[in-house]
Amino acid sequence: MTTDISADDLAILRELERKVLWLASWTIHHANHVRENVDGLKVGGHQASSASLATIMTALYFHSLRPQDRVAVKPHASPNYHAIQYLVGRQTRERLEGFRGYKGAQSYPSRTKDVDDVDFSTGSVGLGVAQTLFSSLAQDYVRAHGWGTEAPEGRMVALVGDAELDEGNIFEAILEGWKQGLRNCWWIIDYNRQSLDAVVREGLWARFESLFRDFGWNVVILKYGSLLQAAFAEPGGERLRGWIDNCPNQLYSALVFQGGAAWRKRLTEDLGEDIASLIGSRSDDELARLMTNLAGHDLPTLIEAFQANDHDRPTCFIAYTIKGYGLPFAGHKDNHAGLMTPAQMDTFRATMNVRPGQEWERFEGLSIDPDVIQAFLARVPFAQRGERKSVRPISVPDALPVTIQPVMSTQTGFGAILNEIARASEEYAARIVTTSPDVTVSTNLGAWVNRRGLFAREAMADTFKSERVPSTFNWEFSPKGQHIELGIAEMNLFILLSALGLSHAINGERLLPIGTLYDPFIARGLDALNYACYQDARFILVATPSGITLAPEGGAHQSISAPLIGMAQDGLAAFEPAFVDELAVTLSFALAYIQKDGEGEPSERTFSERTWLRDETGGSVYLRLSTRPLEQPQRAMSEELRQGIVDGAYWMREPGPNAQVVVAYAGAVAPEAIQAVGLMAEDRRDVGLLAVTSADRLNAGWTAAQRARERGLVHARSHVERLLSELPPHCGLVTVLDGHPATLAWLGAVAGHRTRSLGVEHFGQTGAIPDLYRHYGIDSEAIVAAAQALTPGRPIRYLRALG
Ligand SMILES: Cc1ncc(C[n+]2csc(CCOP(=O)(O)OP(=O)(O)O)c2C)c(N)n1
Ligand SMILES: [Mg+2]
Repeated sequence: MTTDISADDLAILRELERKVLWLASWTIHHANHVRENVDGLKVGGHQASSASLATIMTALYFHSLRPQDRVAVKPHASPNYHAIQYLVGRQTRERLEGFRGYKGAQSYPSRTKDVDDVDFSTGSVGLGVAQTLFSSLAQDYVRAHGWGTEAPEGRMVALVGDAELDEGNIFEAILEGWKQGLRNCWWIIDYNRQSLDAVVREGLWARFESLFRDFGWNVVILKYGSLLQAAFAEPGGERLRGWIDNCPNQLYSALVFQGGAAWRKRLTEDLGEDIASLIGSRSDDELARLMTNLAGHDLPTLIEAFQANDHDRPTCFIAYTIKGYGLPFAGHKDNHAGLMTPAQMDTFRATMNVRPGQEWERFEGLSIDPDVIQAFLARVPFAQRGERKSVRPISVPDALPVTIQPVMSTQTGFGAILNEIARASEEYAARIVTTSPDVTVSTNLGAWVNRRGLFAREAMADTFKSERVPSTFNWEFSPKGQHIELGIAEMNLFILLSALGLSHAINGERLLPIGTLYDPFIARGLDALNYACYQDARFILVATPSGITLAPEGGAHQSISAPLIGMAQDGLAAFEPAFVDELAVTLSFALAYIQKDGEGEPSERTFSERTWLRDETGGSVYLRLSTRPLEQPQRAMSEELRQGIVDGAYWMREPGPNAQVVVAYAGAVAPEAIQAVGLMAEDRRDVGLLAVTSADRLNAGWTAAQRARERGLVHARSHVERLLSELPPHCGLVTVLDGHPATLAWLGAVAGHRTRSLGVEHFGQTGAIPDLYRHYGIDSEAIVAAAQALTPGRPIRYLRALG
């Protein structure tokens, strides 16, 4: 064995491995059997799942990881992670005792909710794994641009459950990684051959092996531990190896569960005399130890393998493990949620030499002097990394210049604004990185890409250009390029945005990521979007085109629920501007908002709408844009208008004191709303027109103000409450957008106005915009009809004329 580890250190690591197994198991036990269980809910078991990774995590965290490495831990190994951090003094006993409880250590490692410096949140299986791949790409991007090169390159490591590889997003990521020249990425597969429900299919490792190799990964299979390797050299050893290699997963698991006597019986039956001396020289316990000595539970083998892998090629380690290793239900197929009984725990405690009442003591039951262990822990490389620090924000202009054409769509406006930014020499322009899943051109990023180029570590010329074939787009790759072109998989877009959007935390260098896609396909990557937001990644999502307004494209491309996603998704402020000047304001706001310091909880115990809207703590931003060309308002951008746009709404036409109707619209239906107001002006008094730029922020401010009042801040008022405060009680509200009507339906509850909400509830179809707006009832006629039905008064002439 060729490792750099001394025998003394190995002995310490063995003690720490036991300690991790003990503390993780005890933490779960404590949450179920010791802490008062107030609601009768079983607190997830996962003792088996965690135990499966205890050795690998010991080898990594206490030896092989370097301070610059970052790790996504398999969700159910969270107790191991917290135990390891506790041992190095970065997790408190109080939080371990509160595991899975209010403010306790989190069930699944969480960047934002845990205090022990989790690198990547995990929980929804498969996403954390892919996050490491995209984080490696993000690291390459940052360094290729000359930032952060004074720090050493880190490895992005994922600890992967074998059943996690069922998730398709992993394969999408592998393909993308191959295209992008992935480096510095390790995936360590916890090959325990068990999922949640059962034992996995035979020979899965061989599929994994060829798949990873096909995509250019180095594959290291870690199957036998050092005890087994030594036994193979004994008489009959090769037969034993052959037997293990051919043993079905289910049988192996069952024998692991049954223990030494069962091993002896089965091996004797199958191998007879050949193996007599090998078996005969071992007690039942020793035989069980030998047969469970898979490489994933053998520190020397793991340490050697990690040390030997000293290159930057992406590497997949397939590490054989046993689910529940070291625990009474090891190998049992039902053990996923298994919990040791109090009696089993007592036995386990005794074998760990832990005295009752001393369960949390760090060095309890260890056979090495605590001072020696403490000294070892103090020099563990990964624990040398400093505290998280915040990264300075990059200043962004208050106004983004753009030439607004008389008739223009927000999507065209977006392209024009980015084109202008591409010309700018300020730092923020250099820190923008765009990305798109094969819809760069059709979401109008073309001009930006022409100026700033595509990113690749190796330069690649545009052959059309060198061959002088005319083309609108310059498709040249270089290490300085600022656009990362992705394949179509939307999951990859969101996970890349998540990785780029955590660059300040991972690489200490801030990026301003902007991703574009078609609005309906947000749904395709929704869990990855949620994951990105959950771990507080910062990015701008530009979704275009959207709604039934992309009329001839038809129902499969028309988004309906997206505005509700925008409202309901935490950590994502959603905007739907109708006009390009609104978009410019929103984008400038967004570039600053994504850089606000996310540390600390946003407080609602103040009067400030800025705080309620989390303007101080920031988040990501979603812009829902359209390809519909609209006549643009000719107006100056006042400070008041700007603030209204950012806060979610402003009066396009202020209602008079006796207003009978207010039309509130969002997005591309602005012309219909404007026209409807004109059409009813003679028959309804003082009609108002409310432009809603962000139903999400408008709603968030309102609910926060209500909570503030309920807590005693009686004067708290939100933006929308102020906007609607002067409306007479009898005034009717008609809301309209190209999206689900519930997005704006709540407006009626703000000050108790009767409300009719128009929008799209059923799948779209092909057609021209007027056909579709009429069909779904979001045209001006529908708005006027709704107003007439809602408010008393004479019949509205225009509708009468239509007959
Ligand atoms: C997206 C998603 N689907 C389902 C689950 C529920 N779930 C949690 S763990 C698990 C199986 C895990 O098996 P494996 O990855 O092999 O881990 P092991 O427990 O064997 O270590 C499932 C289905 C989840 N967390 N995320
Ligand atoms: Mg498994």
